[in-house]
Amino acid sequence: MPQWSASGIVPDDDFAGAPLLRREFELEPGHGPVARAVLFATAHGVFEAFVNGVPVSTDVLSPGWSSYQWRLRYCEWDVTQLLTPTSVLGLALGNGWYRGRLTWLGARALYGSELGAFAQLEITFADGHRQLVVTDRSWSAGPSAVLTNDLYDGQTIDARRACEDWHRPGFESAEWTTVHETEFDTALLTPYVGPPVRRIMELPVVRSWTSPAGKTLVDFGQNLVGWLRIQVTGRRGDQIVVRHAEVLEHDELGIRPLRTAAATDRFILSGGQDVFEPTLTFHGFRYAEIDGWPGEFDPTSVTAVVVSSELRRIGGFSCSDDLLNQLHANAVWATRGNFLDVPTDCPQRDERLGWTGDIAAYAPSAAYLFDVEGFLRDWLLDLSAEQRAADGLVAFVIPDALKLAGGPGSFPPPESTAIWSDAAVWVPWALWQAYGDLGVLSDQFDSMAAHVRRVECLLSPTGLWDTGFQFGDWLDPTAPPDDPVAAKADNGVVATACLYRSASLVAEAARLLGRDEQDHFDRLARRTRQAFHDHYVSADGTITSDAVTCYALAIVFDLLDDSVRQRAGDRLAALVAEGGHHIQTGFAGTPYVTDALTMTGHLDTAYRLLLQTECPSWLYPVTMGATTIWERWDSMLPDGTINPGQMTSFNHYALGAVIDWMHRTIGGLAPLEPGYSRVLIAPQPGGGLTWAKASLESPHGRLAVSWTCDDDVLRAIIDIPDGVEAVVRLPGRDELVVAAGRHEL
Ligand code: RAM
Repeated sequence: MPQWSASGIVPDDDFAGAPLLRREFELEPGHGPVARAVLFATAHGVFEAFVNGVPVSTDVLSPGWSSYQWRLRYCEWDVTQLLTPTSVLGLALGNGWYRGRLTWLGARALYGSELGAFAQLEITFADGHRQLVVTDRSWSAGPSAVLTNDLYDGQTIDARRACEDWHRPGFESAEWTTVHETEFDTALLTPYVGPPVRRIMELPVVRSWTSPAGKTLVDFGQNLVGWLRIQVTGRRGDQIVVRHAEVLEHDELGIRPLRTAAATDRFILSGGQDVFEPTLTFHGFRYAEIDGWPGEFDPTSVTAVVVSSELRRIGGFSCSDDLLNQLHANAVWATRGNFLDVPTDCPQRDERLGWTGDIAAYAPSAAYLFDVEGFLRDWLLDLSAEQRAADGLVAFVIPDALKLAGGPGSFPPPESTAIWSDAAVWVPWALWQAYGDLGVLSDQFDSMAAHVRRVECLLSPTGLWDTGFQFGDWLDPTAPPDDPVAAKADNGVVATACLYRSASLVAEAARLLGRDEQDHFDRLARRTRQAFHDHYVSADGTITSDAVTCYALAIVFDLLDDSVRQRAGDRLAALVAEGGHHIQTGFAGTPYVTDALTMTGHLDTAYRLLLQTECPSWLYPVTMGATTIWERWDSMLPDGTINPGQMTSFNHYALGAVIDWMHRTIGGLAPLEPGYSRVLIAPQPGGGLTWAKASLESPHGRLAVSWTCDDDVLRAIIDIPDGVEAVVRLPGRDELVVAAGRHEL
């Protein structure tokens, strides 16, 4: 980290919430050429940086969203190639998460009322001489072409006000003003642990048409997150209005699910050739309505720019069932869309918050699809920071915007809740399993332990976690649209099972780290397991509330003694069959139900559940044309209308958590040791699939399994990287251990 000499600066005029900042300077002469120049910069708000008119990087929405009270990340960019003897450093600011609208509670400016910047350019010359250019009172501020900007509501750009030269040497304008220095706590500054947010892809319009109401609509064929780039020429002062939506309803944009997020961009034409790209907002959409286009609409002038944290795709999967392949692709897109600096519930409505339960459920799936280690470790640092200030409580959302907005709305005051608060343990654990770096457990251990200790204080004298508010099996498919907590699964069963899992994992983490807390958490885990048995499990294997989710958790979290485990598995399979192989679980049970069936000898039932296409099921959305994972099993009802519930997003990853099972059980690729230093290759064909492939760029190299099943003969080709040992378990064959190389079996 550099020695900071810069001051925080704030423009004297706010310039409609999107001010520009500039500083012109001369390279100090007599020291030879510039050997290296590095820009360190951050903002209260979001910003883009330029040297001599050139963007210093392709990053957007920097410095992203962290728990700004404790951590403000700075960017570090090499700008050596951009400097000239007279140079200009320019910064363009926007409201972002810092001062824009956040939460569905109508809050804004949760972190501060002033936009500001903090930058330090460190120039090293050939002779070793150093020159610093820092934000201070010598900077000036001026207006941009942006008239409004908000992450939820969208952006207005007036091209008549665009200025080509503000970030180039020699620019002067009477409109520009001075800046003042502001209090800026450099102790909060910290480098990015995760990747930057970037434009990662572009998609063309696949169809455009006029709606019954006479609107011009475009379809990108994919629900995505980002914005449109538009090239247009028209009359000066004409305005194009772009509205975004994930779905159509009654042949028009279906915007009700966005709730109060306007998701509307407005572009005012200069009269010449304009290119508009609203980089101070983002939208979740597949469709857009484009109003006010001058003359005949030209779909080739409109491009969807996909924006996401830059994550490396590492895990692949495909099989002989195209619906399953689409489900998998939908999870990939749901991850892209919701891994925009913070792991969010959804990317489109007036929410887009780091809901802890969603990522607790989904982390293992995400960790296979993409390398999310840095991304989630960054977020976990915020989780720890928020938790330290809240007496061990893991907030519903991280960063905790709800606290700043005055509370969680209609939810009860925050207290630990199963799954959601368990993110403190389950997310680091998923990263440890996927990538094998113990560092995540040592960094997060205090947070993991503090969560479990807090829950320990909430237990009833029976040792059960059966009081207080729980989200529980959130969005159980039988819960009414307006009451998503009304699940069949008993909250005490769900919460106590989750406590057992968390206490066991913290005990295991303590053992791995050689910490003496191991005993304490082991004892707690044992007591919790006993209490669970005593109160919830009958001798015939029936578990309280006799709901699919209760069995799934009890089996997968290993809460059952051998004497009842099989019977519980049989009861689970019977319940799934009684339910016509429709899904019966919400956020709690969905990640585990197929595993619980597989582990108790009901692979066929797991496949029938996975391959169900009627509502509710994993594949029902696919049959309805979904291109991302939906928040609800029936976000779109079979008649094509949008679910009347307030919470109806079409891009929510949590219910996609079965993807992890698909990789391990259909693909047959699972870690035996964290980070895949030893792997289990155990495909379990079923469901009529005739072939499947899974591959993973693991920390040790590329792993791949591909199998075909013909006339009951299973042929598998397995690739194992150097230094990795694989245990291979194929149906009808003895287990064998193979070393690196290609194996055909
Ligand atoms: C909703 C979110 C999220 C869920 C919470 C409880 O508002 O979209 O998915 O975790 O509620």
